[in-house]
Amino acid sequence: MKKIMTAFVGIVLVSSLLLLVINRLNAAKGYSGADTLTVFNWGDYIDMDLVSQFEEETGITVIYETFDSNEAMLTKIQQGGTTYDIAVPSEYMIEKMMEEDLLIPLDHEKLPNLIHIDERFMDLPFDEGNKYSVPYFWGTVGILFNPELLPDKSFTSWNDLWDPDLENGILLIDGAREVIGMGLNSLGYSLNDTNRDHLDEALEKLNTLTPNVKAIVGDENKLLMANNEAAVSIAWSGDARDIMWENEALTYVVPEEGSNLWFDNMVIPKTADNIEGAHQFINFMLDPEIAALNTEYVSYSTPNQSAIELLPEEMVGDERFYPPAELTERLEVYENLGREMLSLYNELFLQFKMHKN
Ligand code: N2P
Repeated sequence: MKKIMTAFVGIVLVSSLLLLVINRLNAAKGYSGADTLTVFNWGDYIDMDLVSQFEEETGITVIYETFDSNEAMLTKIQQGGTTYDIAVPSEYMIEKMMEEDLLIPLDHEKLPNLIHIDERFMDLPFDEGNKYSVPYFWGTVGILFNPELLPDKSFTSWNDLWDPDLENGILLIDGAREVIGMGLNSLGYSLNDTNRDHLDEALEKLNTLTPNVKAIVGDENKLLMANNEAAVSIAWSGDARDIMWENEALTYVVPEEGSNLWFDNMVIPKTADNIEGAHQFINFMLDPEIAALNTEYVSYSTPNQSAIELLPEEMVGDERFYPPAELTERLEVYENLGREMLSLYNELFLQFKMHKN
C-alpha cells in the first residue's frame, strides 16, 4: 500500500511539474492554456490561409463556422449551445447584443494593432469608445447589374427594379433589413422607419416586385451573377467587387434615393471560452499585412488605414467601393430599432417571401 501511495504521489508530482513547464512555455508564446478558438463569421468573409497562419503562429486550433444574416447569428449566440469566441455582427446587431448583455468588453491593451484603424471607423455611435467591437470590413448595399445582358437599361434608382422587362431577372439578398429597407427607400422613406403604415406600404410595394424576382439568395449570388445566370442583383458592395473581378462586364451602383452604409465589427460574445485567444485573433486580423491579404481575398472595403497603404490603387482608389465621406453622408446606417420593431421587420420579410413562393 505504501509503495502504491509513493508511486501515486510521484506521478502527481511529475505531472504537476510537466503542466507547469507546459504553461510556462505557452505563456512565453503569449497564449493561455485553452487551445481552441471558435470563430463565427459571415460566409465567404475571410481568407482561410490566414486562419491557418494564425493556427501555426499560436498553436491554437480554430473551429470556423459561418452564418448568412445577423438574425441567424444572434439566434445561435442566444441559444448558447456553442462556445463562440469571436463573432462578426453588423452595427445595429452589436447594439442589440450589448443591450442583451451578450458581449464581453475588450481589453484594448491586448489589441495594439488598433492604431491601424482609420479614425473614421472608430468610436461610432453604436459602440462609443469601441468597448465591445473593432472594425473588420464596411460597405454599402447597391444594385449589381450586367449591361451586356441589359444593353438599354440603366440603374440609378431602386424604382428601376420595377421595370416589367426585368421579369424573373433579379436576385435579392436574403436579409430582412436589406429587402424591407429597399422597399422603404424606393418610397422615399428611411431605412429605419418605424411607422407601421409606411412599413405596410413598403411590403405592398415589394409584393409587386415579385414577378421580377428570380430568387432570394445568399453567397450563391456571386456565382449566379459571374456566370450570367441573372442580369441584376441587390448586393453588398464587397460581393459586387468580388464578382466584378471575375466578370468585368458587371457594374455596381448605389441608388440615388439612398441606401445602407454598414459596418461589420469583431466582437467576443458571452459564449466565449478562450477570451485570451479571441484577443489574439482580433489583433492578428488587425495587423496591416494580414488585413491587406484578407482584403485582397474577400474584396470588401477595409477600415485598416495601414493596410490600404499596402493595397493596389485600382482596389482602394475605386470610389464605388471606397466612397469618400461626402458620398456616404447620404447613406443611412441601420439603427437598432428595438426588439418589437426588429421582429416586425423579420415578420414582414417572411410575408414577402411567402408571397413570392
Ligand atoms: C460576406 C457577407 C458580408 C456581410 N459574404 C455584409 N454585412
